Amino acid sequence: MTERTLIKNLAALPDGPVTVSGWVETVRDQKKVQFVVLRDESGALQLVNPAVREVNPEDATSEARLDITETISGLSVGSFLTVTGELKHDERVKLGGIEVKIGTLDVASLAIPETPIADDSSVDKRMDWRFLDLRHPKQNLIFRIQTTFEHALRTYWIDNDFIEIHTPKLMASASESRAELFEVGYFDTTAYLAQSPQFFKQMAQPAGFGKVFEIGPAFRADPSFTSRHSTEFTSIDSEISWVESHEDVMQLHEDLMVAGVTAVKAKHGDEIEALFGIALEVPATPFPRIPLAEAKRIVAERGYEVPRHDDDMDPEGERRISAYVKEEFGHDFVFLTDYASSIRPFYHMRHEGDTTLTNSYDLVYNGTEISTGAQREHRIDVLVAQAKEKGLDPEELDFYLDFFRYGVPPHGGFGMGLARVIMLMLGLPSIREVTYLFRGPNRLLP
Ligand code: AMO
Repeated sequence: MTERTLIKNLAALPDGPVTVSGWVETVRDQKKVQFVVLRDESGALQLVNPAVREVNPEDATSEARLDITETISGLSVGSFLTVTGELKHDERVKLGGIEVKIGTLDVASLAIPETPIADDSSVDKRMDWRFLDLRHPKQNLIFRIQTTFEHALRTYWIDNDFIEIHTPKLMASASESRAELFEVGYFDTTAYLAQSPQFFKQMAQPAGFGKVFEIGPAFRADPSFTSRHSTEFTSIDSEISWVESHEDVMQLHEDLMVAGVTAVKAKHGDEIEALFGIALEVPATPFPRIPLAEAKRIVAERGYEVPRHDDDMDPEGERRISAYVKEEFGHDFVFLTDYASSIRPFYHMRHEGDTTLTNSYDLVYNGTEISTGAQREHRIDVLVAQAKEKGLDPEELDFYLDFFRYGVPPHGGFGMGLARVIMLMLGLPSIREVTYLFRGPNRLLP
């Protein structure tokens, strides 16, 4: 393993010998001196080489220097290399006030000189060359932010005695809606890719696990080409026992969001401001809560009628209610609560006195839904009745219904799309920008 110093750590070192590795960002090949900007996952550095164009018999080092000079003249942008040399602090160097004078240069891999993408390439073109696109410092930051966000959630869960589960992604039946199911051949039968860990995270409740979480893939055969849908996404799920209503789930959810944003701001706040121009704010709790019907009234009063073909909020309505919440409460998050049972799955618990409404919510962040949560119906007779009412065949759901026949605590939880959270945190236009490798109706490669 090459002993290398990350470029970001060089500034704190005294002048002297160092080894750095990375890829070539630019080469300036002048007659007497050559400059190479080298980038690694942590930053960029100027390398300098006093060029030697022919062997000087009186200078024993000139042959090695000529070798380095010729190697640099042949270097293409994108090539990966390791350099050992002398670190020197020099205020005149624009790039961080340091440079490394090359002592030895070892090319690990030369790049084809023509770079297939540029900064202004379309998103689709960039996705074709995602590994090159990801070399950009903004992209690198996105995935460090994602790492920090997930770590903060995990820390919260672990500190609060949650158990981590990994539910199977091969299923015998649907967990949400048939329309969005991917079928896969499974020996002499058909399996489906899980749209959500819904049924199996609920199983942890009668299993006596108390509080669980999962971060894992979910699949939706959703032929939409919006900026917030993909056919495969990372779903963040949590499910807890002994809730009295969806209010308990919302409290867990907002605590998790605060933990996540706090950690991201502490670790990356300055870089986010520099690269994305966003001053990240840690949200105050409690987040505003607005019943869906009231939210629709509010946006209507402000000049936008949500289309009536279903009882849901549409994307424009989400933007409008977020704008209202920002103005009124200075908040980036809002829970829309008490969705109509007509547009919620059979497993959502309904209101005690009004079965047209559910104990459920959507969490909207900077204008877009990032999550759905609810108290679940745990009374078997009610659950079966609700499944039938939604046109589901209780026999097909029997394995799930069994979870409720042998004792189960009242419970609730939520599912949240990781990419949506990061996209909205950074004000980016599409989840393609924050998904390592996007999957959509037209994209299975790379
Ligand atoms: P829902 O279907 O609303 O609820 O999904 C929850 C969250 O997952 C994300 N999401 C998606 N992200 C990218 N592309 C998609 N095609 C996509 N579909 C969903 C969104 C969404 O808010 N079982 C319930 C959750 C629960 O009640 O616990 C469920 O899956 O951010």
